[in-house]
This record gives sequence, structure tokens and C-alpha cells, in this order.
Amino acid sequence: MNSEKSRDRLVHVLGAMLLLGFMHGIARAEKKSPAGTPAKPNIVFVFSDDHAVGAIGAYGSKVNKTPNIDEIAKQGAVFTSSFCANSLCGPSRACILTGKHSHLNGFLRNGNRFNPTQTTFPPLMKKAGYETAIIGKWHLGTDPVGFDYWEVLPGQGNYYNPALIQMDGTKKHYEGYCTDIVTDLAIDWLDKGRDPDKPFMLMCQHKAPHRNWSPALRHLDMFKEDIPEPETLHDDYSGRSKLLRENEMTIKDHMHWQHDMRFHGKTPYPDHFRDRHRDAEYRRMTDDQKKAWDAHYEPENQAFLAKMKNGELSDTQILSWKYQRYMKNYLGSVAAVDESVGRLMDWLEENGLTEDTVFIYGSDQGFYLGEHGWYDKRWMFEQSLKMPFLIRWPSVVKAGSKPGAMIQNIDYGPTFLEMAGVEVPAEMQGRSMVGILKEADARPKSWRDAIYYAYYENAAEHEVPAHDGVRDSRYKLMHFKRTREWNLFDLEEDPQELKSVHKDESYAGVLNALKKRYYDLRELYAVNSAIIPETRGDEDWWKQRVGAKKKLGAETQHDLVFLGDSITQGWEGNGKSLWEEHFADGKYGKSLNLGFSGDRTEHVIWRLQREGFADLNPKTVVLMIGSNNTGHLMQDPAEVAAGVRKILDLIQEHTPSAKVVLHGVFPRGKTSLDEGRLNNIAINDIIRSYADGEKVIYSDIAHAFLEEDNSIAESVMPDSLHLTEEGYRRWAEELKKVLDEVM
Ligand code: SGN
Ligand code: CA
Repeated sequence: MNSEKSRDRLVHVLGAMLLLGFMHGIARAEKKSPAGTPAKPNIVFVFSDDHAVGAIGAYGSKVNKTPNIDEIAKQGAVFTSSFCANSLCGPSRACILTGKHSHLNGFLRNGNRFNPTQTTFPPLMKKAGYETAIIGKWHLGTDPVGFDYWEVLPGQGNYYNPALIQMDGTKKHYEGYCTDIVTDLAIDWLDKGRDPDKPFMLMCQHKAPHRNWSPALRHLDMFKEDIPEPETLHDDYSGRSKLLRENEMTIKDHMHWQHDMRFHGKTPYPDHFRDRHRDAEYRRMTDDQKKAWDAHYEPENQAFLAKMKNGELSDTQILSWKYQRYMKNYLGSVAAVDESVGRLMDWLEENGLTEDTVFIYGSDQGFYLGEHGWYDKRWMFEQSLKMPFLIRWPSVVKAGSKPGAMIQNIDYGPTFLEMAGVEVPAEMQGRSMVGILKEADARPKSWRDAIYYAYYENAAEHEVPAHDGVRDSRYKLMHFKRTREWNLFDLEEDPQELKSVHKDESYAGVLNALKKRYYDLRELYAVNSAIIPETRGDEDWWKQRVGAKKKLGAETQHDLVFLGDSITQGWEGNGKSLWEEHFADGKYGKSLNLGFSGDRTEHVIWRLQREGFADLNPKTVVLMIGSNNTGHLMQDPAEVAAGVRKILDLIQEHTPSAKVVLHGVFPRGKTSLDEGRLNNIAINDIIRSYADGEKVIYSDIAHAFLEEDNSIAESVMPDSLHLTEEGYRRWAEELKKVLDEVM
């Protein structure tokens, strides 16, 4: 470049800078909202995976240091009551994008696919003039929508030499450590990838410190001293739901030899180490990387093996060894995340953008760092329910503040939108935290005083049962669906959550109040369990029955399919001879019994959607379901009816030619005043309207089971619910009349 040109350029640049600065000044003066919020700040949202508050200095970590993340707290705020709505990766991310709880955004479990057509905050930010980007972990199945730029890890992604999916669908392979690469890409985008005239929203999302907790090679040796053990490392799971004992996430019994513990080959100690997950990350490494890895792990491994061989280690010592191995890896992978935060903050500083940028650090949920003997998350206990949330917003948030407001991940989207000056769509269930941020330390007026939590991924890795609950500032009430148990914790008296007091008389009042809060919140958030697909795959007999029925369905084409609960299943019991006589294989073709004892509408929905039973292609379906919804959970009849509606829709969607004989839910209970009976009548009052005279034929045969005085004879239903052979005879008679018309 000759000097003249360069001088011209300099003048030009200086002029532009002056003009920009001037305009910026005007813009600031003009665009400040009446309440003093600067218009359209940039947002950098650094988000990691599985980072527990217990491993963050600003939250009082006893196990590590996070100087850069702590800096956000010093210059801004750390939220002390920040919670997740569903403690799992995909679900948490879907809550953030949509501002809605899982049951409404549809992403209930990992492995679901995010519906990209629903309302999310990024496209709205884009429309409001923001330049948007997401780089790193995504884990939602479908492609990101609403981002000017995205580059995401496939699925869980890898730690070493990872590949990232590009916007054109191809994969690009990088050499190096994932956290560093994602940070490099984020900084590249800040430097060169965005339109510098627009405010920006950057989401930098790390894989770390997710399992298998792999640190950058430079951090392998960072922990020389032992990490202190948590008090509850040896929890025996007494005093709480018996389902706690079913977990498969203990450090003691569920660590894998290669994947988690860094040994090579097969474990010589299968009682102490599992063998299933292989060392996938090691295999991805270059020879040099492998050398560094082995140089770190092998001497310790050999020392451990020698002691094991000599029988020098007690069970407790073995557990302690595993805990150290786990924690040093976990905390080692946190170290690079902390550095990433530092690098991004430095970039803002170097580019003069600190003042105008909201800087946030968070993670998709918490994690167990040995508490309750666990790793992983999912449970509504504190360590995995809590989400870190730290925010710096120099012109708004008072430095060093610690807001105690109960926030949840459904609040993030509305918050970003308000920051961007966009009206929060009414359908979002979360609330903008901007008001809290302005008041920082003050107790926010009219903010929520309890949160609702729901975990759905039962019958999956780690065997954590589906449960939901409510937490206020002092108590936590959990409900386990399978066993229909309540657990109540007094977090002030029992912060470690070691004893449920739901049976303690002195807590009767608290229990009632919390139950009311629970039902009220479910109503507020429109939680209708009857329409939320739910598996019972964690019950062996149910899983086996699904398998056996699938097999039958695949082997034989069935013309008639019976769909329901124990009353339908009973065609294989008390109704067996009548089944053989009328339905098994005769006038109406071949029939398949898909009655599952104890099923509610949500289980039938799961079976149809997820187990392939909606694709059996029968001529006719006989459907009778709902009695357990009212019986088990005393569910509102309108909610149950919605469950029935969803089942009908699924059948019609998958088998448009099929006709459905929809039975009114059979009467139950001794007298006409029985609550379950009345609920079933109320369901029927709604579902009868689902008959369309063509595909759905409604058939209420209550009269066949009732005496003159509306009681139910023991000869028909001895327990006022299940049918005797006589009961099945009556059902068969009535049903045949309908089928003769229909088929
Ligand atoms: C993987 C892990 C699990 C973890 C889930 C969900 N197993 O399946 O330990 O619970 O992810 O985590 S691993 O063998 O692949 O390491 S989440 O954060 O994505 O929800
Ligand atoms: Ca996670």
C-alpha cells in the first residue's frame, strides 16, 4: 500500500470512527428505555454441559478454582437460586430456546428431535436486527434455526480432534481440544464472521465437562492434591423412595474401566468396574496425544493395579480412588471452560465492547460430584436441579450482587428478548429477568416463589425414574409416578436431602400446602400427564410384554386390535375362553390383545408412538382406556379425555383406514357415588363427542355391568373394577353387536 493510500485510509477510518462514536452517543442517549435499560446490548452466552455449581468458585466450590467465571460474579451477579426444568441436556436446551417446559416444547428426553417450527428466541432476535450465532454443542437432532451462523457438534460431540457440522451439512474435522476449538471458532466469528454494524448474540456452547470428563492435555496434571470427598459419598438411599436404589449412576458400581477410569484392555475387577463403554476418546487421538495421555494415567494405573493385586485396598479405598480419578478428570475439563470464559472476556475488553455486552455463563444442568455416591444428573435433588447462572451487564447489574430470585432455564429466552427490545411471545412460560437484574439484590416484587420440575427419561441409561415436583425457598416435594409416592424434604433442616419427611406428622401441614402448590403449578403450566407419552419400560414385565406383542404383530396381520389396560388384558385371564370363542381367530379375523395392566392414556400413547403399535394396520381397533388415570392419579376427566383424543388422532394418523370402537370407560366402584365412577362418567361425557359416525364409533356399555340400583354385582366385578368371566361374557355380547355393524 503506498503512503497516500494508507493516509487516505487512515483519515477514512478515523472519520468513520468519529462518526460512529458520535452516532453511538446519540443512539445511547436516544435509545435508552425510560427505565434506563440500554438499547440492544450484545449478548455473549457461554454455556457448558453438566457444570455443577459445586465446581464454581463463585458458588463456593471446595474442590476447584474458576478465576474467570468468578470474575463475572465480581463484576456482575451470581444467581443463587437458579434451577433447571428438566435436568438433562436436550430437554434443558429446548426449554431455553422455547421458554417453555418440556411437555409443551415436546423435547422430553434425549433422543427426541426438536421441532424447529415452534417459536424460539433466536429468530425473533434476528428479526429485531441482531446478528446471531451458535457454536459448539447443540444436541437437539434437527438443525439450528434462527442463526446467521452456526457450527455444531454432532450429537454429544467429541473431546479430542472433534468434527463439527457446518451449515451446508458437511462435517469439518479439527485437530485439538474441543473446548479450545469452540472458543477459537467463537472468536473468529466475533472478529470476522459477523456484520459489525449490528448488535450480536453469540452462543458459545461447550461439550465439557460432560462425561467422559476429558481434560485438555495441558490440564491433565493440574490436581496434585486429593480432592475432598463429599459427606454423602456413602449414601445408602434409605429414608427416601425405594426407587433411589435402582439408580445406575454410582461411582462405586457404575464406572466403566476404559471410558471413565482410563485403563486399557478388559477389567480384571468386574465387581468394581464395568466394562461396556470403550475408550472412544483415546482412539481418536494422534500418537503424540496418546503419549501425553498415557504418561499421565499409566503410572497411577499401574500403582493402583499393583495394590489391587496385593489385596491392599478395601472397598472404601477403591471407591475413594475412583472418586479421585473421576473428580480430577471432571475438574480438569472445567479448567479449559474457565479459560474459554477468560478469552472471550478479554476479546470484548480488547475490542472496547465490555460495556455494551451482556456476558453470561451457564450450564445445561447441574451434576453430582460424588454427592449421594453419584455422578450424572436427572434427579430433582439439589446438585442436579441447580444450574449455574452468572451475568455481567456493566450498565445495568450492580457488581457483586447475589439475586436470590428463583429463576429457571425457561426464563432465559424471555430475558434475551427483553434485552433486545422484543416483546416476549405470550406462549412462553418463562419470565424476563431484566427487572431482577436492574434491582439486583432487592427482593423482586411479584416474582415466582416456587418452581416446577419434571424429569421424563425413565427406562434409560442410569435408571432414574420419571418424577416431578415443586421446590420453594425451603421445601421440596417430589412425586414418583411409578410408585405414586411423595417425598418431602426440609432443605433447612436437611440440606443434604437424606430423609423424606412426608410421613412425619409434624410436616402434615407443609405436605398439604406443597401438594396444593404442586397441583397449582401443574395447572399454571398446563401439565396434562394424560397426553405426555410415557414408557413403563423400567418395569420388566411391561417391557417383556411389549416385546412379545411386537413379535406377534410382526408375524401375523391382525384385523382387530384391542387397546387398553388391565380390563382388556383380562381377555387373557378371566375372559380367555370367550376370547377364544369370539375374537382370537374367527368372524372378525385375527385379533391382538394390547391390554397392559395398569396402563394409563400416556402409556398407550407411548406404545403407539414409540413402540410401533400405531403401524399394525388393523381393520378395527377396540379402545377402552382412562380408568387408571382417574383411579391412580384422580386425574381431571377433561385431561383424561384429551389423552383419549390423542390416541384416536395417532390411530387415524398412522392407519387412516382403521375404524375405532371407542368404549365409554367402564363403570367402577361399589355405588353410583364412587369418585372413580363419577370421574369415568365425566370422561365419557366428553369422549362420546369424538364419535364421527364413520371412523370412530362410540359405544357405552355400562348398562351391561350395572344392577337396577346402579351397584355392580360381585359376580361381574368382585373388586368393583375387574371383570369375571361373566363380565367378559357381557362385554363380548355387547361388542359383537357393534362389530357386526362395523366390520
Ligand atoms: C451420555 C452419557 C451419560 C449421560 C447422557 C446424557 N454416557 O449418554 O452418562 O447421562 O449422555 O447426558 S456416555 O457413555 O456417552 O458418556 S446429557 O448431558 O447429554 O443429557
Ligand atoms: Ca448436560
